[in-house]
Amino acid sequence: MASRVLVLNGPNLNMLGTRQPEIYGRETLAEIEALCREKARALGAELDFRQSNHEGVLIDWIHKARGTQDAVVINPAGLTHTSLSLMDALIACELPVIELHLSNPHRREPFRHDSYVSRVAAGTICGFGSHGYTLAIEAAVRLTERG
Ligand code: DHK
Repeated sequence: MASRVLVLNGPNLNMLGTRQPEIYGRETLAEIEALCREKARALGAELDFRQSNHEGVLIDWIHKARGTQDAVVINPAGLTHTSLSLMDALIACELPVIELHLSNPHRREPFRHDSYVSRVAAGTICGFGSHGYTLAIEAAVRLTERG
């Protein structure tokens, strides 16, 4: 059976392409979604790709993933460093979580060095720009392959 992977994107990632391209790259979120769809198709996985600027919306989507998805790939953006509630939702969904960042937060300002999501993630991919999304989908499928 195909692995079902939910890819979530947090606040401000709808601005990719124009938002600090020297840090986040020049690709738009729609272009990154297309890369993800291509990767999922190649791996025979089902992909649900979403973005919200609202913490509660992301939390609702994570709750709905319980029992309906096999893994969650999440770029929590700024919520990475602030949201205990997002972390709790990820625990509650009882799915493997892959944390993802376009940039490498550890090379940036100290307030980006800590992550609530890392505490509950199976692993973290960061610093590889949009390529990180395809790496994360590959990792999610590896973790969840359903025989
Ligand atoms: C995206 C953001 O919006 C930041 O708040 C994070 C992350 C890093 C990224 O690199 O994708 O600190």
